[in-house]
Amino acid sequence: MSEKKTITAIATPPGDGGVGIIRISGPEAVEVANKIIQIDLTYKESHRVYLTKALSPCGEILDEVLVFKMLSPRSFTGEDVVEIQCHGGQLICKKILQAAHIAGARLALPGEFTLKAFMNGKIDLAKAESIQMMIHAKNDAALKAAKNQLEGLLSKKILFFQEELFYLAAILEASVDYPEEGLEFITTEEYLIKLKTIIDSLTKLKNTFYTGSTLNTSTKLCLIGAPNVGKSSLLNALMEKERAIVTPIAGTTRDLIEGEIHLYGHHFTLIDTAGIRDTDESIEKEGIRRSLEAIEKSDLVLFLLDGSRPSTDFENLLFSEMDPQKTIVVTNKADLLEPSRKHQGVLISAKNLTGLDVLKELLVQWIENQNGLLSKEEVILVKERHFKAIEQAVAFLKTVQEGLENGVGGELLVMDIKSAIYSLSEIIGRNVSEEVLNQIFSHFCVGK
Ligand SMILES: Nc1nc2c(ncn2[C@@H]2O[C@H](COP(=O)(O)OP(=O)(O)OP(=O)(O)O)[C@@H](O)[C@H]2O)c(=O)[nH]1
Ligand SMILES: [Mg+2]
Repeated sequence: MSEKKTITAIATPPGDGGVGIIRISGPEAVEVANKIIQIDLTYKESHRVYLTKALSPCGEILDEVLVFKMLSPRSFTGEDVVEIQCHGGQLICKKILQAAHIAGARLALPGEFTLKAFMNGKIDLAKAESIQMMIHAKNDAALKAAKNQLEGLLSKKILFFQEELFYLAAILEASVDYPEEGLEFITTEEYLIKLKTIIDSLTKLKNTFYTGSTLNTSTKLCLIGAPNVGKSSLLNALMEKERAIVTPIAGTTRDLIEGEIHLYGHHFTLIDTAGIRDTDESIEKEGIRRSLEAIEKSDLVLFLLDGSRPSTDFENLLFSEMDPQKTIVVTNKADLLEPSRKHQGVLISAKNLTGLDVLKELLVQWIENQNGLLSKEEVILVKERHFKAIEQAVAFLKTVQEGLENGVGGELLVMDIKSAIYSLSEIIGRNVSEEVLNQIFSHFCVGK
């Protein structure tokens, strides 16, 4: 990364908000800040907040601001940091940023503040990555996984495995020095049991990635049914706004309409579709083709029926083609259901907003069943980089296991144990190349 050591960026998201934060970090942070605020921070106490005014390069007052001075090493980056909290307009933030830039700070690259924190030993790599996970978490489960990683649970686990492996390596090394003694303190059988326990635990951790990798994704939920059953009305009801056009005319929706909602910490992408029926009309036909495609691409389908009438043969046929594992049947228009007629699935009225709570609960239950195993695990692998490192470590340890079983000398096997330790180190960032670091941090936002 570039020469100038002091960096600056807007830390708050783009757009207008209550407050905006401009961050400055580096050896000249205080010097840069002094040039753009009305007070002199040089002799002011660290870890205090000061009320002052931000100035443009020509000395014009830009805004009344709060200034946080945090001297090294007690700051996020481990360097001297000054944060300027202004009123959150985009333009004000940009003007203060420009002033800091002109005063001598370089504009920060994505994730550069966190990279500095990592470089200065304030956090390890797994923790640095968890910050990004936290920012992008779409649901409670993803947030929990990120929080656990930030608290160092993954790092602690990795350090524990490494310690155990160092012990196993030491035993093998001793057997290399005194081959006539065999393995000291421990029989080969006991050694193999210890090794297997570590392999099993690492494999269990590795397998959490299969669910961990889908943790942060939004659940694609598609609304399917014959024309006029109330799909668009349900989309609007769930989104609590008039997102899709609703009319009594069958065939109103022609294209896919998407909307996003959060239900009890879970993120859903709703997809309203064109009602499916047999038609020759070309636009509607294309709409129906897209509806069928949407079913394939969805995680879950809400199959809507119209409670004001019995279901048709065509609806029954369509339903028989649905995957029961990913289909929830909903009967809409509860208000028009004749009391004598039985309904199928969840009974709602998208128009009168009844039954929606039961439906929402079912949706959440479905997700929680999917994530069932996962939520019980304390540490979940979310990053592919971590998964690959553990996979590699397990492969090295399996070589040791087979070697011991086949009487291979400790000399060769000790190398494999050390390689496993080395692979695990990549997770916490002890031996990662600059290229890998750049790759990781380039996915961060600017200002973090
Ligand atoms: N009585 C009653 N009418 C409803 C209910 N839900 C929807 N409707 C009405 O049913 C008609 C069709 O609703 P839409 O939401 O447009 O139906 P759709 O399934 O999206 O229809 P297409 O887009 O044509 O496939 C509209 O007149 C709605 O007001 C309900 O719960 N009760
Ligand atoms: Mg519609």
